[in-house]
Amino acid sequence: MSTKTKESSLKISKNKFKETILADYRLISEVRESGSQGRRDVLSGKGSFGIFGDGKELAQVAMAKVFRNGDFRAGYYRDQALMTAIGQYSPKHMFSALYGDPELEREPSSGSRQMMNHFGTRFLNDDGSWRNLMNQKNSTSDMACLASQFPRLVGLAQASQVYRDNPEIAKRNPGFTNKGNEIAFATIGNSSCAEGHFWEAVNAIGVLQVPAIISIWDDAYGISVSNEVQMTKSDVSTVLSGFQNDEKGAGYDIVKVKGWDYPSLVSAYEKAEKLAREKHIPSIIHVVEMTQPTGHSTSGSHERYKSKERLQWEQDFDCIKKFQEWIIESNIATANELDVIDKESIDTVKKQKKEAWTEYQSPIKSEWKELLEIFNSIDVKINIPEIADWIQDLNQSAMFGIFRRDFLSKARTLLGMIVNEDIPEKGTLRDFIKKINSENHERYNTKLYNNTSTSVHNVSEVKPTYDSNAEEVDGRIIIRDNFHHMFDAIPEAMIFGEDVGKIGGVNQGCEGLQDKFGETRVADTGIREATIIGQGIGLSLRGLKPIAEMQYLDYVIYGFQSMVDDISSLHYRTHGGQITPLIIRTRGHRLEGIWHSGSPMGMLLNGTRGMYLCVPRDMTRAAGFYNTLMQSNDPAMVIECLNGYRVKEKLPNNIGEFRVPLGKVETTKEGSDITLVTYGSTWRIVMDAANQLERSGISCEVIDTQTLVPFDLTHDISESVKKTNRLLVIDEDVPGGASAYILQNIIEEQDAYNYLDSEPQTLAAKAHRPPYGKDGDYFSKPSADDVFEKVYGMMNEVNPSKFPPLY
Ligand SMILES: Cc1ncc(C[n+]2csc(CCOP(=O)(O)OP(=O)(O)O)c2C)c(N)n1
Repeated sequence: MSTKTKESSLKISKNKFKETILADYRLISEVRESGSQGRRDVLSGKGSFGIFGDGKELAQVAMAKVFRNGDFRAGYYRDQALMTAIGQYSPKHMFSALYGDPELEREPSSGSRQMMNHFGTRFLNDDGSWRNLMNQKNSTSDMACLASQFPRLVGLAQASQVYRDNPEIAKRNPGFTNKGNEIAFATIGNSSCAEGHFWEAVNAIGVLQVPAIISIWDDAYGISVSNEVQMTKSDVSTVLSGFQNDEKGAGYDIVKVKGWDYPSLVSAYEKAEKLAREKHIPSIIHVVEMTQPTGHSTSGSHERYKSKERLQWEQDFDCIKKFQEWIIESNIATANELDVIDKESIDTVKKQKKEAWTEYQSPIKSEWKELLEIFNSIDVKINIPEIADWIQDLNQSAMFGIFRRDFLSKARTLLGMIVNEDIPEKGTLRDFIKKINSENHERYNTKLYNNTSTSVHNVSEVKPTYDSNAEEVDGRIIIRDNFHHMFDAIPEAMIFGEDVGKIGGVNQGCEGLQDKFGETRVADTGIREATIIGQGIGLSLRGLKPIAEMQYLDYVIYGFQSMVDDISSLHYRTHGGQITPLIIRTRGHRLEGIWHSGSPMGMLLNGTRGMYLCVPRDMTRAAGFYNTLMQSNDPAMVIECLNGYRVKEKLPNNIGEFRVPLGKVETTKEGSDITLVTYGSTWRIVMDAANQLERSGISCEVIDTQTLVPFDLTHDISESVKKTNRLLVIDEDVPGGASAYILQNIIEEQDAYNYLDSEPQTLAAKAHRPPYGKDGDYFSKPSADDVFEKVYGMMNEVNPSKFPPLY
């Protein structure tokens, strides 16, 4: 290829052309050098783990040329050159992350909550409001779980389509779009393409025809396992060829290009950009012949699994070497000029590395100095021989590199040793410990939830109100009418899932919605739970208000990975930099059969701390939660009662407006002998049992928790226990599932232990799945009879003469 062609493909003058090429060369050289200096830092113990982008740089620099403000990346840990080339990263950032510097100003992607080279840019201001994402190049926050960036890619790309097809919504959201021209760029390693998430997302994007550009960095291996084991025919684009656009229909433009061929890489990305930005046609760019010059990560050497021939080939086809050859052959620069750049890169990286280290260490060293003085002051008063050793050790560490835990742990040990001493220095030591703990609480333990003004806790409650002669309707009518009002009021509201569009949902909660609000906002999807959730994540990151519907709770597990790893950890892992205001709507608990009666609340609770979990007992409460959540930025799941759609409820006269607060329990029956705590479908059963128990002289107070996360923020349950002195938690999860969580909360967090006269108990379903049929249900899940007998048994223990044994 001649230089002329290359110049024209870059569409710039000769001087500018040279300048651009050498700037690209310098960037790559610096990225490579930071990788090798970073590797040495891990070997010497300054960092714990290193994973770098070496061997993948050239394609990334080509890609960066078409990455514009307002675009989004969903990628993985190899993208250092891309992130640097789009101006969001530097060698200094890399070192700050490698050392684990927790200060956001130096490690803005996560404040070192993430491992190094897990990238992300900031979407939110400190007050929780959105930044103008059109003025910056955006990267969603990476995850270590391979291919987990793919579900959200679907929504990131789809948002451009939503905005382009709905100019009035685009106009309302200038900080999120310019007429839907934005592209979602994804990157993935060749081996990760063996994951289901990859194929599901590729299919969904192909069906939706939305502007994604997927780059596959193919270095023939996934750690030690080669393409022969990873992929049919050892070649992902061969397998992907059925997705190629052709006369049979719309799919992708698929391009295979070599990772060391700069001009072809630049052309490939220019073409893909044009297709995506102008026509919303997605592309897959399979970048082959990439290398991994120093192996997968700092955890092991690639000489163990690559042949001598492969290692030699990797040296010969290293993208930097080939880039140099091309630059020299094309008379763009001489070998000497490139040498100079390489030498300068070493110096630049060294300088930034030093700055990163000094800035990371100096506040920690000052804290150590402060403690040293306290140690010395205690040492002169009390003879504790260990102090001298500690001081010596810690001084030595401080010369090299010191962690806060090193000295804080000693400080805490010392406090234990001098707790009985009457010296003022004890107070100074205590204050020091408290100060360090509180500062580090901010660094390491905050922002699991959003505490800014956009939090759901700032949405005020509006109670449902009723006409005196309010009609009794099927529960599903309340949900349906509420959605109609919501979609009228909130143009960004969207709902999608299996059978949601044309037929309005399997339980008719979305009846008529698509006819009224169109196929973009109310949509059927393929059967692909992981990417339905991913769609919601991506759309919500781009200013829309999606409700992602999982047809049944039992199938949420297909999308659970994204809920656990992405949604729930996002606000925490970005230190408040990103959030997904996504609502996951589903229905569950009791019906019939092994896969239509699931109530795996413990599983959800344990996996998804970081999002809210609403468990309404009826459709009025469910609608109220949707209305509340729509006003906030917080991600949540709402689980409607599968057996509640045909149960009659009074129709409120303020549909669309009433809001149920999260974290507030409702006492649905007052009583004095025992507190029964429950939620969801089990609530009706507990109420039935409570009424029956009343006839036997037992007065039950019934509390519906309404939400599991947050849980009873005002501790109303312990107030009830104060009165009744007895507690039974009832649900239909497995024993020790959500009931254990609830009990822990009431006993530990709310101190209800102090008010109990009887052992607190739980009544859950059997540990196995509920079998099919009415009897399967009766013999597996708690019935009103079971609740009656359990409560009666507890009262029998209290007063056997008044409540003789039943059996
Ligand atoms: C879901 C998941 N499985 C396994 C791993 C462990 N792991 C980390 S990197 C890696 C290999 C990835 O290879 P590839 O996709 O080709 O990307 P590369 O690192 O070669 O760029 C593996 C197996 C992981 N991080 N996530």
